[in-house]
Amino acid sequence: MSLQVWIDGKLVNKEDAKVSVYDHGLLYGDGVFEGIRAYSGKIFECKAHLSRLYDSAKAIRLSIPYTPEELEKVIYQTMAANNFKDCYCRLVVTRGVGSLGLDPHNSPGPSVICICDLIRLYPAEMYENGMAVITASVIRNHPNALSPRIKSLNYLNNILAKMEAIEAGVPEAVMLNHSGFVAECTADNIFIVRHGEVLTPPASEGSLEGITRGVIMNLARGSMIPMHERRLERHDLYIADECFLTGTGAEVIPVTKIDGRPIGTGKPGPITLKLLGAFHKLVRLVEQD
Ligand code: PXG
Repeated sequence: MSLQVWIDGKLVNKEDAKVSVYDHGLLYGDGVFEGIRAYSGKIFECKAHLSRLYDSAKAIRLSIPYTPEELEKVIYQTMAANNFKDCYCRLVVTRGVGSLGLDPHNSPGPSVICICDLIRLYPAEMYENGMAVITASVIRNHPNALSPRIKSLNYLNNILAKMEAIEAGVPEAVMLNHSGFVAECTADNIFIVRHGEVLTPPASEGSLEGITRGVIMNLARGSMIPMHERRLERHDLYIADECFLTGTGAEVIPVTKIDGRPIGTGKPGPITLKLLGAFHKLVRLVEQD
């Protein structure tokens, strides 16, 4: 049976899961989304993801025609229709079908889509030995243009940075903000360890308030590891003892090389491995619920 996708209240075959060429999500990137994981049949950090989705929608003046409780049911319904227990769930809310002009007012209303599918992780070898990244020439959006805290359908600068990484032979790129400080990667938040402290840039430096980031910050504090949000320069990356990335897709992945420079010993560090272990334990606990 074909994969089932939920669109505006109906489950349809993947091949029939189509949006109009007049949809403002397609025409203008006018919409918001969430990437969520389910472990052993339970949506991970469901409330936090839905809360971010509604905040993103509010920030772009888009009203989601369902309650968060209804959308939670939609995700479970789409998972069940596909017999998924461990999967990746993508919620997309577009401004909906409109005319060929920017004004969204004559749209009959937003479109809501839920896709549940499997997601490709980085190769297992990179979780053990660490990943190499570069810093990209493309910067994160200026917060006064479009706040990077909005998970909008416009990922163009992140895509350009990702292409830069792939062309440099690495899977991910660190993006700086308009002032040259570290923001985040193209779909992951970044952490470093320096002198026993875990540091990550605050969202005000141009990053998404990642849900995995929040989970890792809590795990660090719970393990009595000093953890601070701090503005970081590219220099701080180069002299870090350890570095790792967090995200729904990547989960927690060590970084051992940045712009060709080895980080710390060039191997995943002890605090990174401790937090990675704590994250896996948490996810397994979710599995046992
Ligand atoms: N920064 C950006 C720009 C992101 O898009 C994160 C950080 C990590 O946030 P979470 O809440 O996931 O910890 C993201 C997440 C995909 C994909 O399809 C993208 C994300 C997550 C999952 C899959 O490429 N973005």
